[in-house]
Amino acid sequence: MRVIRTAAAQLGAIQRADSRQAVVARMIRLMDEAASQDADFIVYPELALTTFFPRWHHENRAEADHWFEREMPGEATRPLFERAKALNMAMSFGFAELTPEGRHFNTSILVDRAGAIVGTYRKVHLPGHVEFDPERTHQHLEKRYFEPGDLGFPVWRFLGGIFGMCICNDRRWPETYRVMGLQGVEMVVLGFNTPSVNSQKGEEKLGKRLFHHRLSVQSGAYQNATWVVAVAKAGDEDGHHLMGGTCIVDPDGEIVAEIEGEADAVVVHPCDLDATRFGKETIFDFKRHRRVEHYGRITAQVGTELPLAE
Ligand code: CDT
Repeated sequence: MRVIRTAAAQLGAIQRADSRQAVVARMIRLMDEAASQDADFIVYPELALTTFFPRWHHENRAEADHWFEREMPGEATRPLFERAKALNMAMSFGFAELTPEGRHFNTSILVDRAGAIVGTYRKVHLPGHVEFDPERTHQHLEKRYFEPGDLGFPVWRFLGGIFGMCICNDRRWPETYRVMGLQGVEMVVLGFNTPSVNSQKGEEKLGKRLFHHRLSVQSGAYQNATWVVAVAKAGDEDGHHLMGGTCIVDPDGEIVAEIEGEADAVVVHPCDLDATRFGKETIFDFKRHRRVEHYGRITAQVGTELPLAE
């Protein structure tokens, strides 16, 4: 058995006016709660330090730079790293990254028990749009403020296992999990900020949004025999609602722990990384069963190519 006591640490809403310091204090409270349940590893959401700012349009995109971190840890986040180290707890969280070269990414990191950043992932599948769209009920300007991640989907040897990350919209794409699955991933951690309403399909119900979320993370886990830990930022941010749905999925694709509601909350589950073995050695033994000679389209084309008309 290789059991990692894993805490999914959901954050409730973060308002536009909330400071990084206030959010970090909330994250530390969740960490303390996870520690009281003997967690080894805590996972926080996408863009954990701020409100989901891509909903706000700035004509001059540089005006959005104040949402980004130029260093990690920085002044506001150092207390989180210090508490994690003091508790001997590993962690993962998302934030907006502004590199020294002036590049903008939607990023998440893996931090070991000693407080060292050992893995960086930059979101590949950026949803939304670049320009203000008056047809939408709300804006989703990730394509305006971020460039697509340039690091692919790496995995890391971490906590005695093989870990990978992705972020929010990435969880809906089977390629995300399979690229990590092909590197033997045993736990995928991800944070998300998912608006409860579809900005282009107003009648879509919250239940349907949650269904698509669970369908995505459960199938990704099952089809790659990996744990998936999916953590929401939820609740009403300045009148814009984000859904909950924080959950831990086992390598059979079953949800084994879940958070009800939309407030700050923690759920801890003992995730045995050896539980990935059965699936990896049987039905999803890639080496024996994959037929890559038929998968060329997966990397050769982006959009759909229809058959010739009759
Ligand atoms: N943050 C994020 O990626 N949210 C998207 C919303 C898609 S609607 C433009 C998601 O896939 O949940």
